[in-house]
Amino acid sequence: MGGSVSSKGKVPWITLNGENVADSQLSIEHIKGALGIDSNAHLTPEQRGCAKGLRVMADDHLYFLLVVESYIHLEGEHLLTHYPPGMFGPLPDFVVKILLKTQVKSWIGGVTKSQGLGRHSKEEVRQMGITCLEGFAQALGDKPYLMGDKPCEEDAAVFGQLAWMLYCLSDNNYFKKATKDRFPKLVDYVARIKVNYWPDWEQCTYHGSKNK
Ligand SMILES: N[C@@H](CCC(=O)N[C@@H](CS)C(=O)NCC(=O)O)C(=O)O
Repeated sequence: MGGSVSSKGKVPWITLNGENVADSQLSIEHIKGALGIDSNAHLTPEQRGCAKGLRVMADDHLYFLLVVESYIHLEGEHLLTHYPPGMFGPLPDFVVKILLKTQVKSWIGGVTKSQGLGRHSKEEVRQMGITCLEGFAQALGDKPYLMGDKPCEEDAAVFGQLAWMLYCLSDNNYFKKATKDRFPKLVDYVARIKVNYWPDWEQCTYHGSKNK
Protein backbone atom coordinates (compact mmCIF):
# COMPACT_ATOMS: atom_id res chain seq x y z
CA MET A 1 0.00 0.00 0.00
CA GLY A 2 2.26 2.87 1.08
CA GLY A 3 1.93 6.56 0.22
CA SER A 4 -0.97 8.68 1.30
CA VAL A 5 -3.79 6.68 -0.29
CA SER A 6 -4.69 3.00 -0.32
CA SER A 7 -4.35 0.58 -3.22
CA LYS A 8 -7.92 1.65 -4.04
CA GLY A 9 -6.82 5.29 -4.33
CA LYS A 10 -8.76 6.26 -1.21
CA VAL A 11 -8.40 6.97 2.48
CA PRO A 12 -8.74 5.55 5.08
CA TRP A 13 -6.90 2.25 5.23
CA ILE A 14 -5.11 0.22 7.90
CA THR A 15 -2.14 -2.13 8.09
CA LEU A 16 -2.64 -4.81 10.75
CA ASN A 17 0.14 -7.34 11.34
CA GLY A 18 1.52 -6.54 7.91
CA GLU A 19 -1.84 -6.92 6.15
CA ASN A 20 -3.32 -3.93 4.31
CA VAL A 21 -7.04 -3.30 4.39
CA ALA A 22 -8.64 -0.37 2.53
CA ASP A 23 -12.06 1.13 3.39
CA SER A 24 -13.26 2.00 6.88
CA GLN A 25 -15.94 -0.68 7.16
CA LEU A 26 -13.72 -3.42 5.73
CA SER A 27 -11.06 -2.33 8.23
CA ILE A 28 -13.55 -2.58 11.10
CA GLU A 29 -14.61 -6.06 9.96
CA HIS A 30 -10.97 -7.08 9.68
CA ILE A 31 -10.09 -5.85 13.19
CA LYS A 32 -13.17 -7.54 14.67
CA GLY A 33 -12.22 -10.81 12.97
CA ALA A 34 -8.60 -10.57 14.09
CA LEU A 35 -9.57 -9.85 17.70
CA GLY A 36 -12.58 -12.15 17.71
CA ILE A 37 -14.96 -9.49 18.99
CA ASP A 38 -18.54 -8.53 18.25
CA SER A 39 -18.90 -4.89 19.17
CA ASN A 40 -22.66 -5.12 18.57
CA ALA A 41 -23.28 -8.14 20.80
CA HIS A 42 -25.74 -6.11 22.86
CA LEU A 43 -28.04 -5.46 19.86
CA THR A 44 -31.10 -7.46 18.83
CA PRO A 45 -31.25 -8.65 15.19
CA GLU A 46 -33.76 -5.87 14.46
CA GLN A 47 -31.45 -3.26 15.94
CA ARG A 48 -28.52 -4.66 13.96
CA GLY A 49 -30.50 -4.25 10.76
CA CYS A 50 -31.53 -0.68 11.54
CA ALA A 51 -27.99 0.23 12.58
CA LYS A 52 -26.57 -1.12 9.31
CA GLY A 53 -29.02 1.02 7.34
CA LEU A 54 -27.97 4.13 9.27
CA ARG A 55 -24.31 3.41 8.63
CA VAL A 56 -24.83 3.11 4.89
CA MET A 57 -26.88 6.32 4.97
CA ALA A 58 -23.91 8.04 6.64
CA ASP A 59 -21.06 6.52 4.61
CA ASP A 60 -22.62 6.29 1.16
CA HIS A 61 -25.29 8.98 1.10
CA LEU A 62 -24.72 11.84 3.52
CA TYR A 63 -20.97 11.75 2.84
CA PHE A 64 -21.46 12.45 -0.89
CA LEU A 65 -24.10 15.11 -0.22
CA LEU A 66 -21.64 16.85 2.12
CA VAL A 67 -18.94 16.58 -0.53
CA VAL A 68 -21.21 18.16 -3.18
CA GLU A 69 -22.24 20.98 -0.84
CA SER A 70 -18.73 21.74 0.43
CA TYR A 71 -16.63 21.25 -2.72
CA ILE A 72 -19.10 22.18 -5.48
CA HIS A 73 -21.61 24.62 -4.00
CA LEU A 74 -19.09 26.28 -1.66
CA GLU A 75 -16.00 25.66 -3.80
CA GLY A 76 -13.98 24.08 -1.00
CA GLU A 77 -13.86 27.25 1.11
CA HIS A 78 -13.62 25.12 4.28
CA LEU A 79 -10.10 24.12 3.29
CA LEU A 80 -9.01 27.73 3.70
CA THR A 81 -10.88 28.47 6.91
CA HIS A 82 -11.14 25.25 8.89
CA TYR A 83 -7.93 23.42 8.08
CA PRO A 84 -4.43 24.19 9.36
CA PRO A 85 -2.54 27.04 7.73
CA GLY A 86 0.43 25.62 5.88
CA MET A 87 -1.61 22.67 4.66
CA PHE A 88 -0.98 23.89 1.13
CA GLY A 89 2.68 24.64 1.70
CA PRO A 90 3.78 28.11 0.71
CA LEU A 91 0.84 28.68 -1.64
CA PRO A 92 -0.98 31.95 -0.88
CA ASP A 93 -4.73 31.81 -0.23
CA PHE A 94 -5.69 33.40 -3.54
CA VAL A 95 -3.80 30.70 -5.48
CA VAL A 96 -5.42 27.95 -3.37
CA LYS A 97 -8.82 29.55 -4.04
CA ILE A 98 -8.24 29.47 -7.80
CA LEU A 99 -7.13 25.83 -7.61
CA LEU A 100 -10.19 24.94 -5.53
CA LYS A 101 -12.54 26.72 -7.94
CA THR A 102 -11.01 25.01 -10.97
CA GLN A 103 -8.98 21.82 -10.48
CA VAL A 104 -10.55 20.47 -7.28
CA LYS A 105 -14.07 21.44 -8.32
CA SER A 106 -13.79 19.64 -11.64
CA TRP A 107 -12.15 16.57 -10.05
CA ILE A 108 -14.77 16.31 -7.29
CA GLY A 109 -17.49 17.16 -9.84
CA GLY A 110 -16.38 14.12 -11.86
CA VAL A 111 -16.33 11.86 -8.79
CA THR A 112 -19.78 12.91 -7.58
CA LYS A 113 -21.30 12.77 -11.08
CA SER A 114 -20.01 9.20 -11.49
CA GLN A 115 -21.38 8.34 -8.08
CA GLY A 116 -24.69 9.92 -9.08
CA LEU A 117 -25.59 12.43 -6.38
CA GLY A 118 -23.56 15.15 -8.13
CA ARG A 119 -26.07 15.12 -11.00
CA HIS A 120 -28.85 16.65 -8.90
CA SER A 121 -29.59 20.36 -8.59
CA LYS A 122 -28.39 22.28 -5.56
CA GLU A 123 -31.94 22.35 -4.17
CA GLU A 124 -32.38 18.60 -4.64
CA VAL A 125 -29.04 17.84 -2.99
CA ARG A 126 -29.95 20.05 -0.05
CA GLN A 127 -33.37 18.46 0.32
CA MET A 128 -31.84 14.97 0.25
CA GLY A 129 -29.34 15.97 2.92
CA ILE A 130 -32.03 17.38 5.18
CA THR A 131 -34.06 14.18 4.79
CA CYS A 132 -30.99 12.24 5.78
CA LEU A 133 -30.17 14.42 8.82
CA GLU A 134 -33.78 14.27 9.87
CA GLY A 135 -33.57 10.47 9.61
CA PHE A 136 -30.60 10.40 12.00
CA ALA A 137 -32.40 12.72 14.41
CA GLN A 138 -35.53 10.55 14.26
CA ALA A 139 -33.55 7.35 14.79
CA LEU A 140 -31.68 8.85 17.72
CA GLY A 141 -34.73 10.35 19.40
CA ASP A 142 -33.96 11.03 23.05
CA LYS A 143 -31.48 8.18 23.44
CA PRO A 144 -27.80 8.88 24.11
CA TYR A 145 -26.73 6.60 21.24
CA LEU A 146 -28.42 5.35 18.07
CA MET A 147 -29.51 2.03 19.52
CA GLY A 148 -29.90 2.91 23.18
CA ASP A 149 -27.78 3.58 26.24
CA LYS A 150 -24.72 1.85 24.88
CA PRO A 151 -22.93 2.86 21.67
CA CYS A 152 -22.75 0.41 18.77
CA GLU A 153 -20.36 0.13 15.85
CA GLU A 154 -22.53 2.28 13.63
CA ASP A 155 -22.41 5.22 16.05
CA ALA A 156 -18.76 5.51 15.04
CA ALA A 157 -19.67 5.86 11.35
CA VAL A 158 -22.48 8.35 11.93
CA PHE A 159 -20.28 10.30 14.35
CA GLY A 160 -17.53 10.39 11.70
CA GLN A 161 -19.70 12.13 9.10
CA LEU A 162 -21.47 14.44 11.53
CA ALA A 163 -18.23 15.44 13.29
CA TRP A 164 -16.63 16.23 9.92
CA MET A 165 -19.64 18.35 9.03
CA LEU A 166 -19.83 20.20 12.36
CA TYR A 167 -16.12 20.61 13.13
CA CYS A 168 -14.34 20.73 9.77
CA LEU A 169 -16.71 22.25 7.22
CA SER A 170 -17.42 25.90 6.60
CA ASP A 171 -19.85 27.82 8.80
CA ASN A 172 -21.63 28.69 5.53
CA ASN A 173 -22.32 25.01 4.90
CA TYR A 174 -26.07 24.59 4.45
CA PHE A 175 -26.15 21.23 6.26
CA LYS A 176 -24.05 22.45 9.17
CA LYS A 177 -26.32 25.48 9.67
CA ALA A 178 -29.47 23.36 9.30
CA THR A 179 -28.24 20.81 11.84
CA LYS A 180 -27.51 23.51 14.39
CA ASP A 181 -30.90 25.16 13.78
CA ARG A 182 -33.15 22.15 13.37
CA PHE A 183 -31.46 19.11 14.88
CA PRO A 184 -29.76 20.24 18.11
CA LYS A 185 -29.97 16.67 19.43
CA LEU A 186 -27.53 15.64 16.70
CA VAL A 187 -25.14 18.40 17.80
CA ASP A 188 -25.38 17.12 21.40
CA TYR A 189 -24.91 13.54 20.21
CA VAL A 190 -21.67 14.39 18.40
CA ALA A 191 -20.42 16.36 21.41
CA ARG A 192 -21.30 13.44 23.73
CA ILE A 193 -19.30 10.93 21.69
CA LYS A 194 -16.42 13.36 21.38
CA VAL A 195 -16.23 13.94 25.15
CA ASN A 196 -16.73 10.28 26.07
CA TYR A 197 -14.42 8.68 23.52
CA TRP A 198 -11.89 11.36 22.60
CA PRO A 199 -11.00 13.15 25.84
CA ASP A 200 -7.75 14.08 24.04
CA TRP A 201 -9.59 15.58 21.04
CA GLU A 202 -8.00 18.99 21.55
CA GLN A 203 -4.49 17.52 21.52
CA CYS A 204 -5.23 15.31 18.52
CA THR A 205 -6.84 17.90 16.28
CA TYR A 206 -6.09 21.36 15.04
CA HIS A 207 -8.10 24.26 16.42
CA GLY A 208 -6.47 27.32 14.98
CA SER A 209 -8.99 28.25 12.31
CA LYS A 210 -8.13 31.59 10.85
CA ASN A 211 -11.81 32.52 11.22
CA LYS A 212 -11.88 32.22 14.98
N1 LIG B 1 -16.81 4.56 2.39
C1 LIG B 1 -15.38 4.69 2.21
C2 LIG B 1 -15.11 6.10 1.68
C3 LIG B 1 -13.70 6.33 1.26
C4 LIG B 1 -13.59 7.68 0.57
O1 LIG B 1 -14.39 8.03 -0.33
N2 LIG B 1 -12.58 8.45 0.95
C5 LIG B 1 -12.36 9.75 0.33
C6 LIG B 1 -11.82 10.77 1.33
S1 LIG B 1 -12.80 10.95 2.74
C7 LIG B 1 -11.30 9.60 -0.75
O2 LIG B 1 -10.28 8.98 -0.52
N3 LIG B 1 -11.57 10.18 -1.91
C8 LIG B 1 -10.65 10.17 -2.98
C9 LIG B 1 -11.30 9.82 -4.30
O3 LIG B 1 -12.51 9.54 -4.33
O4 LIG B 1 -10.59 9.83 -5.31
C10 LIG B 1 -14.70 4.47 3.56
O5 LIG B 1 -15.32 4.74 4.59
O6 LIG B 1 -13.56 4.01 3.57
